[in-house]
Amino acid sequence: MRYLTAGESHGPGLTVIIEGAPAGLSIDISQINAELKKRQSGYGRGRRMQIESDQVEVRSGIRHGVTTGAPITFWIENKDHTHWKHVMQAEPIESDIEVKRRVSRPRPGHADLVGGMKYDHRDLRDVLERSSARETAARVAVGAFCKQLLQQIGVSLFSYVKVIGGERAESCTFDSLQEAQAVVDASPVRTLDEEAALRMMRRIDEAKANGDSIGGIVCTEVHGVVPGLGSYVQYDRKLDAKIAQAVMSVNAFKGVEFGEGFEMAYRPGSEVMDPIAYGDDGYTRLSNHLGGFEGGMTTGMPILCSAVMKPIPTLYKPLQSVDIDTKEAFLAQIERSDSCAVPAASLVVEAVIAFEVAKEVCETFGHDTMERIKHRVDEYREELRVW
Ligand code: EPS
Repeated sequence: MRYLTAGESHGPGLTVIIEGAPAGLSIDISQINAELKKRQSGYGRGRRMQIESDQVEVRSGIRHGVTTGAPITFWIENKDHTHWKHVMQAEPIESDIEVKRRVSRPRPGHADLVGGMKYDHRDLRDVLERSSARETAARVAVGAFCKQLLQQIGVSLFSYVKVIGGERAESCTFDSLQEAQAVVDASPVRTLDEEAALRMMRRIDEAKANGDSIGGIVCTEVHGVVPGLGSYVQYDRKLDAKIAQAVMSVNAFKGVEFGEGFEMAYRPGSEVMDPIAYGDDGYTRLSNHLGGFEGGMTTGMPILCSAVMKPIPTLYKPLQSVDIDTKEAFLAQIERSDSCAVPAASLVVEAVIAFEVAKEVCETFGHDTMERIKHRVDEYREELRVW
């Protein structure tokens, strides 16, 4: 299974094509739209999100709510495009800088300057339109699709925010995943710790008032995975490595860890490895410090993946930059932006992980029909229960 996205931030919309998904998978489009809506919300989002109301339109691959096995196309309209028609039109236009809203002062931390140098774009809008995090709407649609595939084999995902602007959420325990999900969905910053949420929102307010931006740490958990997804036999078959690559591909992400991750540098091995036990359900672990992976393979414990997002590079109080025409020092161009997109990003990270796990499931258990995948997963679980 693979996917490709296309589309610019202020173009007509986003297209995503998913290829290799099994036939016979029932898809609830309203669940995909619900995920898109969640991605649009979150404390710290800018004015753009008041313009958009993201929804997928299915253009291929699904008939009467069921996948056919053919490539699936989702289309998400950019409502803001009506204000940008001339700026983004495909046909040639008289070289009118006003109409093109040309960008010549790159924002430090964004793709603007290097993208311009690489593709010889003298109008940096040709870079920023595609490097924009608008594209993550398409990835959330793919993830929401994959979550429905995974649900069929008893795998569920859950994500939340751990840190925003230095304010850390305490770890909280809940009776069920559903309960934890409800708390996160009700939180403006998608965190489990309501007290920390207030401190996080204060930091976002301060950043906004100062024309600044803040980042944070998000965590995704994957529950119900079978042991043995991924493989140790070749470097590019390790599933934790594939997930790390996918997470690092989300705009503004700078680091990924599994389980206790970077903390392991401060602990002896006896406090990091997860002791093995055997019970009615076969092998299990007495802890999950390693975050569900050994040798690049799932252990059967929940996958725990945390990742850090840098503050958004577009600043209302801009940093020094250089005008690419005159080479003189200027303050970077101000573009409308969010002061914090960490809550939204937690859903994007969850989505890209959902895709990697679903893809691995299909690679391990077959791509053709959902029924066969389910059957093989059940057989495999039974085999491992008594192994
Ligand atoms: C973004 C800048 C802002 C964000 C955008 C990402 O867009 P605009 O330039 O239109 O104000 O709103 O995020 C989205 C549009 C989205 O859907 O998340 C950027 O420069 O990356």
